[in-house]
Amino acid sequence: MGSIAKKILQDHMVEGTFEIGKEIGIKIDQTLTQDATGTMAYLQFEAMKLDRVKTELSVSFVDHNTLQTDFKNPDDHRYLQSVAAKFGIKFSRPGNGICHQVFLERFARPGKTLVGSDSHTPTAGGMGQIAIGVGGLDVAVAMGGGLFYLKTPKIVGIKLTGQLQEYVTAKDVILEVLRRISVKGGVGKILEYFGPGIKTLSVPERATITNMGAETGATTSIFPSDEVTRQFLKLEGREDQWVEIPAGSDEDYDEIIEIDLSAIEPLVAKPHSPGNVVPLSELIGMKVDQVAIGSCTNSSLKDLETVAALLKGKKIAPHTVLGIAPGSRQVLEQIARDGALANIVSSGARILESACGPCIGMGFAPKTNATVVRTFNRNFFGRTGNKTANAYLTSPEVAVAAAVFGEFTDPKKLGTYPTFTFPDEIHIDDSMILEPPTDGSEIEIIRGPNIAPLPEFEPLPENFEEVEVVMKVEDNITTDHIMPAGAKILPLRSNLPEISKHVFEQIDPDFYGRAMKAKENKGGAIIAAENYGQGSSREHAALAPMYLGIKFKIAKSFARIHRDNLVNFGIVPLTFENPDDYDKINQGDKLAILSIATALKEGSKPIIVKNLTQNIEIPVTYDLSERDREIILAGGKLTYVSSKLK
Ligand code: MIC
Ligand code: SF4
Repeated sequence: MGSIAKKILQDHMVEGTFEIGKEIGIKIDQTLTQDATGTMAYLQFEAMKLDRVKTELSVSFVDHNTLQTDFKNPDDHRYLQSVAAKFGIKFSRPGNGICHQVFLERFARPGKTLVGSDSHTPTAGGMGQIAIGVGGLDVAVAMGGGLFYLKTPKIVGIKLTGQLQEYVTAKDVILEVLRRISVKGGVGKILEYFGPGIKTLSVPERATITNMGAETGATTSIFPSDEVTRQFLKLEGREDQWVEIPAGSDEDYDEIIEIDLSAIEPLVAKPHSPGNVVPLSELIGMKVDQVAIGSCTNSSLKDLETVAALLKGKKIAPHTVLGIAPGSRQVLEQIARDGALANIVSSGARILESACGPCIGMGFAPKTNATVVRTFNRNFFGRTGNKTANAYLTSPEVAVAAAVFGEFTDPKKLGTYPTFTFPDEIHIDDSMILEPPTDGSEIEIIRGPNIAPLPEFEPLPENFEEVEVVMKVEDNITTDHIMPAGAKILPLRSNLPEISKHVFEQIDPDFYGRAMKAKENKGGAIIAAENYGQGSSREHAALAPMYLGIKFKIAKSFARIHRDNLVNFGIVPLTFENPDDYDKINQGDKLAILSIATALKEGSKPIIVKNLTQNIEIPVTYDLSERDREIILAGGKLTYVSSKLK
């Protein structure tokens, strides 16, 4: 049998050696993009000057930037639609749903490889495929037929035994994983689920678990493809796409974590980290102001039918507001057709569009100092759209109880548990997914005024002289700290000069001014602690700092996707040889690194950073493959790969 992840990776491996930590290059069968990262990904794809994508399947979704307060978002949608038609990409129209939910329903296939320009791409791992979240440029390269490079991950087997009790859900399983291994525990690993408990979980439940596995920093998460998978594909009219990929067993894994499903209780992630997990019982009685149900973690048909059954005949508490965003048009249409939607509406819930919505601060922001309960995967500081809010992450069941009783409470108080079974048939309608024409050569790409051209990429200089430390930050800085999202800033995703003004805005509004001043001199650097750049795949968190003249970052450690994005845009990710040296650099210090280009060319370490202000030398190192170093030397991946894909 063996590990599923290993089997799929080895089946797709074209370059490298499959040994933990060594780099491998894999062929990518499928890609997905969403609109907030997609415009940049397609600008980069255009810059590669290819006629058509070379993948088996590429899909472009519009789900993040759906609030249309001016021309920017609708113009971007139109750009994406025209690009998709031109290059042979399917286009999922705004309103059709959240990329990961729609992908799971309509496109995910066991045994395939997928990269997506969104960190929750591992959702499709619930279908038994290797699905990895990456930066937009890596998707563009994969669309052009290029390999995706990663370090051979450790494969951790998560052995599930027993069965979930009533009112305990898949969300609690992944919160339990986070409770045990934290927001860094998955770095360099694939989390592969096996054991007798897996057959008790449906595909959408598995997808909830693999989706939020992203919060552990894991490369991806995966379930086997079994009879449960076949039934789901059958319901979606895609049974012919099923292949069996049986689960592994104890001896197939580098490490094993055992979870007894029967022993899990409802869990909650407290502000401001998905890893801040406590039992619900610790929060009972805390007043709740706003509840939001949806997101790519918890908005499947199973979730919404359960929510509707629990809300039936009940009203939400007078001081609490409830918003519900069904994950896809398919889910929304299904609950409308079978009447479940009426129970939701009559409870007083506000029905939101099938999109990311409040999960990314795109509307439905909470009031001042609100306590907010969300079925989402992230509760990072400021992400709700209101910095004073405190967001808690829970299952839909706990969220409904909070909405009905106006406080954290035991969901059992809602009554008999509505055990969900899939209907024999669902209504399938793909008319909101536009097929590209077979020949796109005549199609004109439509650009609105918000779409700014890509910046110039320059090769790495030999020396960095008098670079100013424009920012020094603590542990676990997220991409939401670096490049905030929300309704105001997201529409600027295709306009680098404009979006760059908002870097670090939430934690330090003066950053932009400082960075611009340093840029006019010798450039800037950022000093960071552990797990810098956790969270989103947004390459703007690297691209905008690059645009602001940031030359290198020195951290105690980096999160995977962000590190890759830094490499892709030519910012050197350096790490302290001795983590305590973090204390030897202050914000405002001037640093110099001599012969950095030669050092990277030769692969020599350590590199000496001179702190000119404090007159000391600090050894730093790097974890970069030869290819990574070539990319940095070339001034980024776009310049590096363009010539190779022709
Ligand atoms: C997120 O959940 O943070 C996002 C918004 O989906 C991001 C992508 C983005 O920033 O556009 C992600 O998870 O990668
Ligand atoms: Fe959208 Fe939220 Fe999922 Fe990101 S985490 S893809 S913003 S629903």
